[in-house]
Amino acid sequence: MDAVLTFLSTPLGIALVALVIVAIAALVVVLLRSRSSTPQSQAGPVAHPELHKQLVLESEELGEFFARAGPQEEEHNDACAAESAATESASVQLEVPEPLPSRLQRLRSRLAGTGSFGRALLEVLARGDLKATDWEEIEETLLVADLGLEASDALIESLRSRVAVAGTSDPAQIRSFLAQELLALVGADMDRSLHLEQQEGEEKYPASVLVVGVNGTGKTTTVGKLARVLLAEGKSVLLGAADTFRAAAADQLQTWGERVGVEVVRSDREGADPASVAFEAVKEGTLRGVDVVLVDTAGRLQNKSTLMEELAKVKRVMEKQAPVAEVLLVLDATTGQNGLKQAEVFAEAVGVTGIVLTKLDGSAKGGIVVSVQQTLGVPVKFVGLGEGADDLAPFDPRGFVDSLLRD
Ligand SMILES: Nc1nc2c(ncn2[C@@H]2O[C@H](COP(=O)(O)OP(=O)(O)OP(=O)(O)O)[C@@H](O)[C@H]2O)c(=O)[nH]1
Ligand SMILES: [Mg+2]
Repeated sequence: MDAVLTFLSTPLGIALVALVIVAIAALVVVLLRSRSSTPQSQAGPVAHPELHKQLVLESEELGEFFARAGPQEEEHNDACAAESAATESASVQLEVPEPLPSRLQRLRSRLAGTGSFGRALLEVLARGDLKATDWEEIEETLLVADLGLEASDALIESLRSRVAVAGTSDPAQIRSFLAQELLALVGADMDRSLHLEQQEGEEKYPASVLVVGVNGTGKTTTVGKLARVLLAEGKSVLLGAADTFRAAAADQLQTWGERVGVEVVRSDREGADPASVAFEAVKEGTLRGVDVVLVDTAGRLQNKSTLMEELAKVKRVMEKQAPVAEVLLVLDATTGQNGLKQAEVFAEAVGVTGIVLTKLDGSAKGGIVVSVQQTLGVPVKFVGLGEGADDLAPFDPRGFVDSLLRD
């Protein structure tokens, strides 16, 4: 022992002790660092370094949430299970989207806001025994409501001949003819469902939906609302923020996603290639096994042709994995005939499969439903009826015509 102490008091012994202390300290630092980095990598492995994904919830948690919120939710006969589910849901503070049937009822009255043209028509029809000037007035009302010249002429012609054949001047009967003719124009039998069958290939791909439209029409809002519609139907969803033109666009989308626990694939970089973000969104959706990937896009670029080229590229690149299930064109109902011109350009560039008509709550131009369908030959699938998160509903032609002609 004495010999050891004597050795340690020599310069060589002191140097050896110092070396041992430094080695122990280094070991402790390395251990601490490796502990603190492990949870990060577990929480959000970034599969593609150029993309930054906001992981709001882990997939398993999302699966549980969908199972609870979905339509096939089983009766909660186990009180404890129900209580713990509620606690869990409250802890992540997710909103539960409104089911579709109650939405339609709630929003129907807003459609009546579009009914001013219906009411104007009824006023003329109530005169009975209609004269040439009355028919001119009817035509003008239809044109002002953006029904379009062709559709207005067709409607007047068949209404006039039905009135003549029936030899009636009864306003109630003429009104019922008008309702039938309007319904025929709107298209009661068009297939308005979203075709969201998953694609089977080497892997099972999610159904992808590309959302396009000019700036300010309500694309991002519609993507957010549509995610809620799909959740209410028990589907799992991933969002792709392919509007890289504005930095705030991805944040806006992310806010929509966070409210309901839906994740967003986005790029950290403003001006990143939107096609690569869309590609990664589909890829990530496939890895996660989600049902639907909704891709938001920019509405404004340097010029129109650049935008169209970019959107066509986004679609092409997405389709390297699987065909795009739906291309939804978002149109602002208040823009009237201008919207139709836009619609044609988009349809040519990306092959639109369905229309979402937004801001129908603030528009007296409900006739756009008919003219846009006739112009593009594709159905209006959804209508936006307000700024609320669940103010988007599947388009229902009968409800629409009823609302137009409500007193
Ligand atoms: N009243 C009403 N407002 C709506 C509706 N849909 C969208 N909006 C509003 O329209 C505005 C524009 O919506 P956005 O979703 O940001 O439009 P956007 O097409 O993504 O716009 P850009 O990204 O700039 O191209 C927002 O204030 C929305 O709240 C609707 O159905 N009714
Ligand atoms: Mg947007």
